[in-house]
Amino acid sequence: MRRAAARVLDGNWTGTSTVPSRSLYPHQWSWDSAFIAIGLRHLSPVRAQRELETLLSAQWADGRVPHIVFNAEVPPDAYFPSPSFWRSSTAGAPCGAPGAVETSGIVQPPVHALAAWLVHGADPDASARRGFLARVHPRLVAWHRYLARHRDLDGGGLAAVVHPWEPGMDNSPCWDGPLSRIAPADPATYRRADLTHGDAADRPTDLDYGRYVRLAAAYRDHGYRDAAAEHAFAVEDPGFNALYAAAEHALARIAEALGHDPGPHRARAAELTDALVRRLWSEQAGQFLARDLRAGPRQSGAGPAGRLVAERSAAGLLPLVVPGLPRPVADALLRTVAGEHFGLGSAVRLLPSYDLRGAAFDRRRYWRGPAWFNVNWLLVRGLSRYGERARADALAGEVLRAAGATRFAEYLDPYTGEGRGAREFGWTAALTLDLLADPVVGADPQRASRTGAPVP
Ligand code: 9WN
Repeated sequence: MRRAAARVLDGNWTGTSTVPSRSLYPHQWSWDSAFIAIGLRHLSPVRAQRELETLLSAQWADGRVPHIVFNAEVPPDAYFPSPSFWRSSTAGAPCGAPGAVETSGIVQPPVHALAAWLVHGADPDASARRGFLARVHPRLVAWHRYLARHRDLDGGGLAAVVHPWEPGMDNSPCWDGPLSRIAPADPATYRRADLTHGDAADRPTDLDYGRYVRLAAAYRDHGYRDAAAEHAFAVEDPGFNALYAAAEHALARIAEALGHDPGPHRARAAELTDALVRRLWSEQAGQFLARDLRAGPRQSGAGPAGRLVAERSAAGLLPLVVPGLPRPVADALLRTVAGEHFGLGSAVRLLPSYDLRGAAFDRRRYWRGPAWFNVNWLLVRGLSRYGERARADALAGEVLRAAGATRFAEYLDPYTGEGRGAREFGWTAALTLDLLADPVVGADPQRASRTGAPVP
């Protein structure tokens, strides 16, 4: 397994970073690179550092880390939307988009500080000699500052996503309501490249794609300025914000290792955790729900804008990766993971991306049911964090089995385990390596070991 996973990562390596898939996604993607670096550190800590530094070198002056960094050597029609759609170096200039490389203008979940910390831990001496943490720390701080300054659209302490591609779970049924208010772009104005490589029954529909295009074009036409853009789609996603809080804890560790004061990062992480619970927790659902900031007028008084979206996605369970959740909240999440909506350990072996009983459940289509490896890797960590080590270990075993059986598929049918989407997928191979190294906690060597104390 280790050799096969390493071969995938070698095959997807471009010399400076790793593509998620040679066919479907031939550029560098933001959260993919973070997960890939977490696995790469077991093969080559220096290559893992390079992965993250290549991504961060495309950071915009306003701090945003773009969701795609385009490889100029790949033909323009290999992926849509291509550089000529985003036009980052010109349209993004007011926000400080780099001139030397083309990128998208939206973001993905901020897993990077966590990845940087884990990569450092793989060989702390070599990392210190190369000055890795000292170089990435200011960039990671600027990234988190962008989210705090420009994406807290309701002023309530969480970051909002402004496009369904930003939370990384593109066509989750959670976006159906918010997206229904968006008029799709004219299909004659663009050509989908994904259908050349993927099965249409697995991918988002044309209608959803038209809406994605419309939203991205509107953001671009406002120069990617958050204050100027209308942001017709604005959602607080529990997965995105949970990863943000976990990354803020990692930033505290990084600051400490560099001899800086970790206090502000710890305080920020606590604020984010508090805001997650305050704004997105649903006692009734027993999980976190997304908040659609554009749903209806603000209720009277000082409460949060919009409404919670009555759809259960796996994103609502990801706060289990965040330290310091109130115990009753963590306990309810642990029950929901195994309950009728997600069925982990009974109906299914890997956590599905969406409610097994939801009206929109589709076992094939992308983020509307299939199980994804990064989500399950995060859940392994979350179960372990909240004391469920046996369940974490069992899930890690299932993830490894599924990765091997599907040739490192992008995602799989949660009922049959049949692989879907791309094969030889980057983060599937990388997270396999990570689980092989330490099945229970995904090896945070500074803080825990397979038999050690729970991760704080
Ligand atoms: C759009 C690269 C990315 C992942 C996302 C996944 C998919 C892109 C697409 O592929 O999104 O960003 O074209 O569908 O949904 O999570 O980062 O692997």
